[in-house]
Amino acid sequence: PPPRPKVLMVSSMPDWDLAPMREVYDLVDLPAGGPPALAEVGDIKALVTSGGRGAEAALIEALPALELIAVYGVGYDKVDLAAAARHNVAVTNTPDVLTADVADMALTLTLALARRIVDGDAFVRSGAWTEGSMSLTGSVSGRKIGIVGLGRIGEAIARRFAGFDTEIGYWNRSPKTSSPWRAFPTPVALAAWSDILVVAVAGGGETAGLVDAATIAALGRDGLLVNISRGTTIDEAALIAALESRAIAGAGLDVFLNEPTIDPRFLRLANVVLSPHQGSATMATRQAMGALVRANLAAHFAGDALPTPVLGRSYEPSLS
Ligand code: 8YV
Repeated sequence: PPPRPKVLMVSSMPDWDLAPMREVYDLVDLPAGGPPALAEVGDIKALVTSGGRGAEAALIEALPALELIAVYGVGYDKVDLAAAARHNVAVTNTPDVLTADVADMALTLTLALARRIVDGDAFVRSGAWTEGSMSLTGSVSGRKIGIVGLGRIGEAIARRFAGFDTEIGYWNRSPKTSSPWRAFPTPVALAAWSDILVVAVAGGGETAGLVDAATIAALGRDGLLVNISRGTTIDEAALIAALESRAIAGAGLDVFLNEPTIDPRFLRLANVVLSPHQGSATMATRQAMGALVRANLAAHFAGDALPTPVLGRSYEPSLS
């Protein structure tokens, strides 16, 4: 039989994916020495990576036989697309299957933050309730919700908030003429209008620090900020300063700049709800994401069209 194609597991996947993959591929773990140690492995045809890890140019360049980067996640901001294109490497991701759960996480963080669910749990467990009631909290229904980035996930977040009788506004890089929600020209204008600002824009260089100090300040003392996108989309230093000085009321965060070793100042803040990048981390969604990664690998090695391409391969000789 022909040798099984070698697939480099840059990030791991659950056993329910690894077991069927081992039947068709020779799965190789990323050597401890990183990209330089890959020369000894040889002829790796595909790699699987997470949204958070991606694939940098040095990794892509260390794999001369590479044909496919399959991202186990929707965000490909950490994949060097220019390097992939240069080396004629296709890139796939897992859109759509995680949209609902990530949108649910945005609502969950918003409600937990406004209604102080984590504080309430601690209040009950500590016995403090027997001494008196917990203080009053903010609310979500009827508030103005601003969504930064009205892509698939942002749109799903808007639809969910519509069920809470909220007013919904958004900022998107390109106007969404078909959208029923109110468009704002800049993130800062959106923040000035919003009671709660939810960040759902894709990560990467173009959106780094998009929610900047001025945008955070514009939210105001009663404002809440929720992020389910990437740590990079918010100026994290400005966010921590605003939370410490109570320039905004609080933040609900599923993503951070340095995951999992997040800035320790977050841990000392009472006005945050912290989540360990769990947006897509439900059993059902991770199964669907894994199935999509496997479908992309299978299509590639069968020479079929990729189910969810981000970047295709050109089989023509390059003109440049
Ligand atoms: C995952 C993500 O946590 O889809 C994304 O972009 O960040 C998440 O779904 C990750 O890619 C899975 O390891």
